[in-house]
Amino acid sequence: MKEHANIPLSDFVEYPQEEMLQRANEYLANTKRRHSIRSFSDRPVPQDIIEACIKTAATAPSGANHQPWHFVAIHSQDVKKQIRHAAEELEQSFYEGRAGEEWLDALKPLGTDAQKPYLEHAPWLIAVFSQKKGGIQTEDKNTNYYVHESVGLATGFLIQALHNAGLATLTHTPKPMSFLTDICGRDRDNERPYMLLIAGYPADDATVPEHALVKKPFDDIATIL
Ligand code: IYR
Repeated sequence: MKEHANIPLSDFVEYPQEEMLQRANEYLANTKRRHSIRSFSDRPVPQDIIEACIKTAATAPSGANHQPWHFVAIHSQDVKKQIRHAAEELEQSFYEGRAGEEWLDALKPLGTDAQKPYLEHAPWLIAVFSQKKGGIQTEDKNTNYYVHESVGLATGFLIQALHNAGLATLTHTPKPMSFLTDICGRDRDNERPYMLLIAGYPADDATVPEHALVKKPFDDIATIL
């Protein structure tokens, strides 16, 4: 194969136009059923489902196709416990004042606090790391581009993939998150923790804050020119 070879696009699927709006609306309805939850069941979820969802995430577009991400999928009870303890310690100081009044006010409708039992109860935690240096080959050490955008896209793909597979998720971003680097044994110089996802079945008593269901009107979020 030539170094810069292009191959014909062979797997694009075109739908009849009358099906397209229906498909778009079905996808919308399905995505509207995705809610962040904070009460997870400990029902096990097979590893191969999580692996397939991570493979979906890794199809996201990325700067120069460098794929500047690494996913650590955690089901070890011991590692989940370490993450819960470290996160709760940080959240404690966050909720006790480090966040500041405005931030704490913004969080009130969500009803969150420093207790994060789901970090131990949910069957899977997925820590997403971004990489400063890399390349198409795993061993490359070139500059990565649009790292935040790329990893954000991959994380979005991952959330959708997990939802599509029938799993509930929560995004978690304790501040600072560097404890994840140590617990997950990642390279401190090249990688930064980007987000922690919790994935599993909702607990029977899982709730969604009413506040989270309020979405802005279309005219506020979009302009057609
Ligand atoms: N990381 C904290 C606080 C928190 C911050 C935002 I912005 C949220 O949307 C939700 C929570 C916590 O997880 O409690």
